[in-house]
Amino acid sequence: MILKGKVKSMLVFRKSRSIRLLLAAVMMICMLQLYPDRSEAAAAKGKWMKADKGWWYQFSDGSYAKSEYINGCWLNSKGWYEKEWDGTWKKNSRGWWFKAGDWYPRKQWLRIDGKSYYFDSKGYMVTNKWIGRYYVDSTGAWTKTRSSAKPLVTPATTQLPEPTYPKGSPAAAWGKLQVKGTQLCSSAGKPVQLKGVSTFGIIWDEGRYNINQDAFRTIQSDWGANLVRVAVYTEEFGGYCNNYDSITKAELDKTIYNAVEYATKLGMYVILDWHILQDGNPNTHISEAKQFFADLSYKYANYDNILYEICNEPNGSVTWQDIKNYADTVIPVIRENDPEAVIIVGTPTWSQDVELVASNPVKQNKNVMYALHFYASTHKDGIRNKLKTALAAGTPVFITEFSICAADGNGSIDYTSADAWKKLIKDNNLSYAGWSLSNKAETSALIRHSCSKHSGWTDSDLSDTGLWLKKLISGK
Ligand code: IDC
Repeated sequence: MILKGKVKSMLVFRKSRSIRLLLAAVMMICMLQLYPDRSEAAAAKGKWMKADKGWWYQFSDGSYAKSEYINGCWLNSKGWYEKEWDGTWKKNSRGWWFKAGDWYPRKQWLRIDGKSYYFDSKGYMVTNKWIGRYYVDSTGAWTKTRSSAKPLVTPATTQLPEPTYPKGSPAAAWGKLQVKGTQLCSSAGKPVQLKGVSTFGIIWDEGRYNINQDAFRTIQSDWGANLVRVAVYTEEFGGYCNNYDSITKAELDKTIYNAVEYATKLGMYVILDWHILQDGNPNTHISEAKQFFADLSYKYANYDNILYEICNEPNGSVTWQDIKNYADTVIPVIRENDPEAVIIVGTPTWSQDVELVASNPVKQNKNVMYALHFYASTHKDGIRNKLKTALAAGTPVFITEFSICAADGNGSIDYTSADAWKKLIKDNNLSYAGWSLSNKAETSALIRHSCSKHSGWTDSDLSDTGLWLKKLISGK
């Protein structure tokens, strides 16, 4: 009988008597099928198979069980039967290892207390790493598997360990955010509101110097902001797909990394914004976008405070279907590294047509939100109605960029329209970022053109738009 043969082979394999007895008991349980078993129905339709390397389980359709229990027995990621190990975790200055009798695992996976761990050639438990197709998290436990040994896009970055956020800061209190219904929520499922500012183009002089630790601290402590959006232009001057112009890729990347660290140090959330604009159709630079998001999502996979905005403002003849195709390609690249982070997808007509999403959302729609942008002097009831329609249809919306002037970022402020938007934001607990943390001579700039400070702004340093936004964020 198959199971009998299995017990026999395992007995030969074991050395110590006590382990032998324990194993026999485990196998008895397997045979009696006492364990909860999610594949029970399927298991009934398959059979245990024996090969030189060990036991495996074949379903009636010819496929085999992997990374799951059958009859209470764990089949590992390659489909081989693997026993649960008894032993003791040990720690020394180099890290954790696992002692089982006088043996310890090296260069192999081991199943311990219901989880799979990988041990390196010296026997130390590996953390935060891909081992082939399998990822082990900061506790060393295997948490995710990608579809192929090669990632969809190979990240050209190294992964950073989990940061610590200041006690009581937003990121410490809320953790990794999630989307429930139309609402952005904390990891515990409590509705939250992100509110803050967008940087200006990160290499443009009127904004680049406002990316510093003190500037973010000012926005946090004086305004009450908990969010910074980092605008990485693609085709405009200094853009990621424009040979970076006056700087190198390393310098551009460094600006992004610095912005993330400044925000992280304060426990603020960060939106990494792939700021398409004159390129119109996000598919124009889809391969650069895939690499960009592979790099960043890999680097920050252990950060709870990062959100990804994958295409700022699609415009021109681009349709929602075009954007959806793009999103359905880019989202899996991010998910491979960071399965849970909130991802924000732009919408047609400079991120206005959020009402188009509900009937045709992206494929992997979990923790995905859709961008709506408004410039209050230009965008009024027509766009507000689009927002209402989208929310009513269950589409989660994030206002990742807005101002209260005209759509060109300049012109006069329309306070009446701004107040109508403010009411909508409040009524629906919407999250938002105001454009932009610069002192350029244009109405949307939050800092007065005459002000040359790069942090510590007082009210007299703020433009009219800046004052309005500060009031909105601070609630004062
Ligand atoms: C604008 C800047 C402006 C710059 C221009 C480049 O404010 O100084 O010259 O980009 O094209 C958006 C875009 C955002 C625009 C902003 C104002 O997302 O990049 O910034 N705007 O035009 N959508 C609507 C308005």
